[in-house]
Amino acid sequence: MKGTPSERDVLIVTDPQRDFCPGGALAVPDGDAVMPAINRLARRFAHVVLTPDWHPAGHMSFASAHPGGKPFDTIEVGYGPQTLWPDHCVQNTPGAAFHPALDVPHAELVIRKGYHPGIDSYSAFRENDRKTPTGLAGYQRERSFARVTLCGLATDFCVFFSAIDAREAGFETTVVLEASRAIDLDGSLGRALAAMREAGVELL
Ligand code: VGL
Ligand code: ZN
Repeated sequence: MKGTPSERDVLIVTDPQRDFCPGGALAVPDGDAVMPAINRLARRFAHVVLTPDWHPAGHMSFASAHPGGKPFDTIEVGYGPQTLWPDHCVQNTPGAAFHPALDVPHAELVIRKGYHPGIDSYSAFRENDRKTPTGLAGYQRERSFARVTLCGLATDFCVFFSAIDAREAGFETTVVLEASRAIDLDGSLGRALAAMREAGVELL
């Protein structure tokens, strides 16, 4: 995002939820440290969207839903490889709530993802089958938001897949690393940063 955010800019804050922070079910190291940075960043934007992870109990991305499945294993599903996670961000549970330090009262849209029982969704634009849209790209086009700035949790999953899809949908895309933190599973952060640069995502 070059210069001051304008009416064409939207800030997308991914997964600023308790379960992704220390003490939560799928804690990202230092995850809670992003909240003050997100709050500061959000104050500069007229338009902000929050995209929480929002899974039904027994979701297919949960290791507990697969006999013998262990968190952080990878399995093959209909749409390809899928990492298994601890149960997290279950709809209407305390872990799925926004982190109490998140302070973005002017957010205009909350778009939930991961609610289909049989499909995971890292990206805020498209689910992990790479086909099912969330509706966010259409919302942005209708609102004339041509430039997207992304931050939140986790840099190497939700933020990463959202950034790639934002580029593919034709939006100018920036990721603010200072307001994001990574899970970094087997080098996933390094791969994500390289792929984002390759796709023309600006990394700040
Ligand atoms: C995410 C793991 C599981 C993410 C969501 O959005 O980064 N990561 N569910
Ligand atoms: Zn999830």
